[in-house]
Amino acid sequence: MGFVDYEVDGAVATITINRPKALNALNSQVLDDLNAVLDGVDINTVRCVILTGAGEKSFVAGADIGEMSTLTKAEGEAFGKKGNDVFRKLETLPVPTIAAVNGFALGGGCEISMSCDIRICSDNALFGQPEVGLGITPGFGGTQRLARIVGVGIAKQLIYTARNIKADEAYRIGLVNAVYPQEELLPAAKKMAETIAKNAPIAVRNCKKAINDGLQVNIDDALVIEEKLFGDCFETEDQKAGMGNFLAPKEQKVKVVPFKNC
Ligand code: DAK
Repeated sequence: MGFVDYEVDGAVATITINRPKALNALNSQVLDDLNAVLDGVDINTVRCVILTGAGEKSFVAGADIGEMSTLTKAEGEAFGKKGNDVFRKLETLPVPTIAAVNGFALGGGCEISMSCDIRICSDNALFGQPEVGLGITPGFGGTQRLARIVGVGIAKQLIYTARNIKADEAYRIGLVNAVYPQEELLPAAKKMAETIAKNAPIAVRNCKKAINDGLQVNIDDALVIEEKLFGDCFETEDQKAGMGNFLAPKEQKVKVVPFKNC
């Protein structure tokens, strides 16, 4: 649909921001399209989602500067809320998400990648939060998520200086998990997604929730969250199948347990 493509291959879905003429910059239409695509992800069948950008030059070159340039204060706030709501929907999507960053990931582009669980990138990727050079703050969670991922000191330096960093530096500071030649990026993302998709889906979803929710509270409350999500796995068909396979006689064991997501 519109500026966002959605493709499902087995248990892996790929969302592609497709506005290459503007280097996949996020305008209101892109955000609306992405919102609709996220609403349509069927977690009964999809077990992992890849997010990428169309073309070989840019993942997402930020929020649309042309559209933002004429906003009033109230419109700016509304635009920020629209982006934050969509990014939060992506971040809390029950299934894991992998950002395959294939080029520029600036401003809102860096921010949307940070709303995914895992980031990998191509060797031509460029990350940065250039907002203070444009007279604004990083508005789609950049001040919040960057510090949580790479630590407060590095995040403050990157945001205050508005300096862009290349793939190798993004890897060094832990912003991305791995760097690939451009042509190997999507295959690597798919391979990782398929590996995730082979594991018990209820358990994987509960791990995501435990990590995300646990990081927002103190350790005692976090462990209670973990206990509940651990308990939630029991009595599922998947738990019975996973443990049953481990305990089965050697000749009856299977390499890949056919988890049914129930
Ligand atoms: N917005 C709109 N159009 C963009 C764009 C962007 N962010 N980035 C690139 N484009 C467009 C260019 O205008 C150009 O369009 P035409 O002139 O061809 O019509 C086309 O994409 C190709 O771009 P270039 O010709 O510039 O390509 P180059 O290879 O020469 O340069 C570049 C690539 C990525 C270095 C350059 O385009 C660039 O610097 N782009 C801007 C990058 C940037 O500053 N991004 C951060 C945007 S600010 C908030 C909410 C959200 C945000 C902040 C606050 N709140 C509510 C508080 C988010 C802010 C941002 O993301």
